[in-house]
Amino acid sequence: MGEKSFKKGFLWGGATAANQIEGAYNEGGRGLANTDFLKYVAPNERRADEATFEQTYASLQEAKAHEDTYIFPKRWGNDFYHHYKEDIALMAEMGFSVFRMSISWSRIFPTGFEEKPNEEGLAFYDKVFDECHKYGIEPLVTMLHYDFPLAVCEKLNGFESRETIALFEKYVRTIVERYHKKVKYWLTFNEINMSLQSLSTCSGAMRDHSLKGLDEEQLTFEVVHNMLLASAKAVILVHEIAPEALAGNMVWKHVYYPKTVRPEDTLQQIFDMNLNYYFYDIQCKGVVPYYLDRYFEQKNIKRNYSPEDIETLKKGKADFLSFSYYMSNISEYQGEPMKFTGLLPDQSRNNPYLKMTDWGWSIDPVGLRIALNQLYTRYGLPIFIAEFGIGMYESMDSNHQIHDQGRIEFVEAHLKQIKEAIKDGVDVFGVTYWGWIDLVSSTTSEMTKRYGFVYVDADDYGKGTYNRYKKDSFYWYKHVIETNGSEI
Ligand code: BGP
Repeated sequence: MGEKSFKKGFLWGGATAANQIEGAYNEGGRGLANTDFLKYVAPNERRADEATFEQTYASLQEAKAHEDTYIFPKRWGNDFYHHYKEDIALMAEMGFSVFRMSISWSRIFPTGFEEKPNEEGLAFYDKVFDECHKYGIEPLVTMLHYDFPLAVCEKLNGFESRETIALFEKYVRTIVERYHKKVKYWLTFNEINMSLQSLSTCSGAMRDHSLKGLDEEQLTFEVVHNMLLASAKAVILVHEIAPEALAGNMVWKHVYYPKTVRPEDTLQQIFDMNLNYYFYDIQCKGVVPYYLDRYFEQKNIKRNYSPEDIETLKKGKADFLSFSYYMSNISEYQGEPMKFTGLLPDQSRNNPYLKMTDWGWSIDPVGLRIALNQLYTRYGLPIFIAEFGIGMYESMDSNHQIHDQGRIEFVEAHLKQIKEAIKDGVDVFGVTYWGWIDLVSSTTSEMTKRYGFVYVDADDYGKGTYNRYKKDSFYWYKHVIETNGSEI
């Protein structure tokens, strides 16, 4: 038996999300989305944790009141709506066999409440999928990547309400029926566990929880449970309507290291990991695990699953699992009752063995191998790496060249660890590098937090030609794909 490596037919590609690339927020019959009101936050105005994508109803009202003066970069994205042909040709030139993208719910149902879908919105994605297939690129489609029809947020507070589950089901049925001949791979929600970090952006629940007299954490878990249920229902719909397609989940993968060899720190690590596994266990095994029960009791958090819901979860198991991976974190025991370590960069900063990106996210390629091994040991399901990537400040020289050696090194180091994991025996069938083309950041709404192999000439204020330029990494990644990763 030869040495294991990227298998034949390994899916190589890049990832995006509708709200970060499409733009054209008021074209093609699209309705307003919550993400249209995420304003650009200049570096000097940012909170320490950079998670500026927290958006409450109050800040939405404020954004609405200042519509003329605030900058909302997600309204323009990188203008994929008008550049999709050119962008798909660039993907084809790099040799992509898969393109991860999402559908904007408010392009299909402008407010979420319409009886009939918006044909112009549906036709747009038909054109995108056809263009992909022209080059043999398989679309991998996320049903919901943070952008809700605004009315669903304002009227129902997103997934706080079970009515939203029904609206989401209608949307899912519509897109799966329409595209079942064109889409083989579906993901339900992007990073379903990020609701724990930002309820409003990830679950559409923007209204103040105290209005309902609810503790914020209780509301968070109610929302999480509704989303898990909606995800299971979406998987069931894919299985019914498109039995030849595969439906996967998508979770922000956490890798935690105990801060010291003190036993309590490992206890904390297990506790933190369990919060991550909770989402996979429900979505991959179809069972609600026991290990958060004690935490829920201590916090007086009630589970809202009926026996029918439990049946739905059982039936709506994912066919494969996927995740995003950006950094690792550190677990430090804080005493009883136990508290969860946060989800974003704070904890990752303190690892003396790791370097950091310009945004303070730890760079930990080995953590990716750990993640793959953890998930495959636990679930034995084929794995698709839906996101990893690095944001950098960069500019073009006078010859329109961008020498992004740092990105090449970052990607190479991560691909090496994926290869190691494959040698460890993990079944990885594809990877999509996040932000293969520069796009608007989800947390800070910056265009200048650049991820791409392709540079887009636009700044944080929507100014620029929006012309595309290939960076050095473009040619490097093309070669990786040509050689199926054999030289990594
Ligand atoms: C993930 C999201 C993406 C993407 C990425 C990078 O959590 O799924 O939408 O944006 O993070 O984050 P950022 O854009 O904040 O750099």
